[in-house]
Amino acid sequence: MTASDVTRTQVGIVGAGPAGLVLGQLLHLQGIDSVILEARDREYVEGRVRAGVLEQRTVDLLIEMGVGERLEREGLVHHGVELRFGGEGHRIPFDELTGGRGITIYGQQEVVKDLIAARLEAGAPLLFEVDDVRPVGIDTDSPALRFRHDGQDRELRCDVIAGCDGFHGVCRDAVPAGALAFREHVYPFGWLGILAQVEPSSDELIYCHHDRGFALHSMRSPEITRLYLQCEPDEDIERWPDERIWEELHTRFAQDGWSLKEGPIVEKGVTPMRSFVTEPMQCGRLFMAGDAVHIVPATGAKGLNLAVADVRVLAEALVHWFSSGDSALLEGYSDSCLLRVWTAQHFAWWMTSMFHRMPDDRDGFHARLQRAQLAYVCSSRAAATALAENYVGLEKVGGRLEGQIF
Ligand code: FAS
Ligand code: PHB
Repeated sequence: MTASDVTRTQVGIVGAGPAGLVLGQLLHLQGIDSVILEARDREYVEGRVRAGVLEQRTVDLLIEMGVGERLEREGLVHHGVELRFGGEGHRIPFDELTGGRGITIYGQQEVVKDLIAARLEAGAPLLFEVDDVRPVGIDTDSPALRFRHDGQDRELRCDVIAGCDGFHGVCRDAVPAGALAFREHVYPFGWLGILAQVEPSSDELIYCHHDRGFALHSMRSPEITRLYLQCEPDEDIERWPDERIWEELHTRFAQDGWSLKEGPIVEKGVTPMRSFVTEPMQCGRLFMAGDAVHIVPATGAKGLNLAVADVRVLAEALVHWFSSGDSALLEGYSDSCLLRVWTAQHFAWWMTSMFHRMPDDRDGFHARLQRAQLAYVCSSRAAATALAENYVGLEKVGGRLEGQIF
């Protein structure tokens, strides 16, 4: 029986991003059947440039799930980050401030490639290029996913549906009006991001505050640098020829004795900045995770990590339900996730507010506040520790350790 013949499964998963693929792998390891439906083709999903920072807990889980071999070989482990303002850099030593913890730089598309390879190798169903996915019967005990594949109308009956289809997916909209509440803050700026074929200009990430706007120096490998510039939310990328991008990056990162290396730009794009949370993250037999229910501004590097943390909780609740019939953990899924989601939202909002030029800051009041806060964070061990422990990923949220079986 091939993936396209399956008509019944335990968990129907919509979306082959980090959330859907990690959930599929966790369930597979516990002997629970699932089918993943993905709208795009494999090449597109594996080529999509997004996040690059993995928290310690995310790395540990990927290794535990048996998809960490390449991550351990190629991931870049960092034990600190530089905060640059007023033309000076200040290092925040994660390891010293968090008992040895750090982050790993490993592209989201590499994580996705590793998970897809593991799923196909295990022969677990993953359908690419599905169209017109519609969750039905989510308020009954026999929901289903209707969709088109290979020109055929199909129906996949399941016990539960996992909505892992990102911000622009269909699952959130399948919930009856009024059943969900949306909390949102849209920032008056965006990020212009590039991938450049040149060795990184620093061993660690640099978050840079500048009067002309925020800038971020990150990387993907010893040969590939990832850089971001604060820009208008609706910035037209056509107005940014490569020379202009480099010129602006040099200006914002300027520091005596330090220079930014240039190289061919192989990818560039503009990403809007918003904070968005859906409450609750479930309705009936539909359970949503990741960008389908929350978006964080990328300044906190939390998006991918939040998606993985959600499905870790969801997998635990599903395993418990399928093995015992007890739905308590499933009913508590949203509540146990939302505390962590809001904690990450606060951190990402705080980092975003501290580093970005506010368009309406005509007399420089906000810029002065930001500089004072940055100086405090870099001179107070307590404040630096707060940043470090949030950045590497909180082990406990609200005093509770998450995810017992994974
Ligand atoms: P994804 O959006 O990753 O996955 C959802 C999947 O569902 C996609 O494969 C999509 O094709 C599929 N899908 C959608 N609709 C469907 C339908 N109707 N039927 C079937 N499949 C459907 N985070 C950072 O920390 N750092 C960054 O630099 C960063 N950059 C980002 C840049 C962009 C442009 C975006 C959008 C996000 C970025 N993020 C970044 C956040 C990002 O990492 C997300 O948090 C992460 O991808 C969330 O993973 P998922 O929830 O799995 O959603
Ligand atoms: C990235 O490497 O893409 C990256 C790093 C840190 C962020 C956001 C993006 O805060």
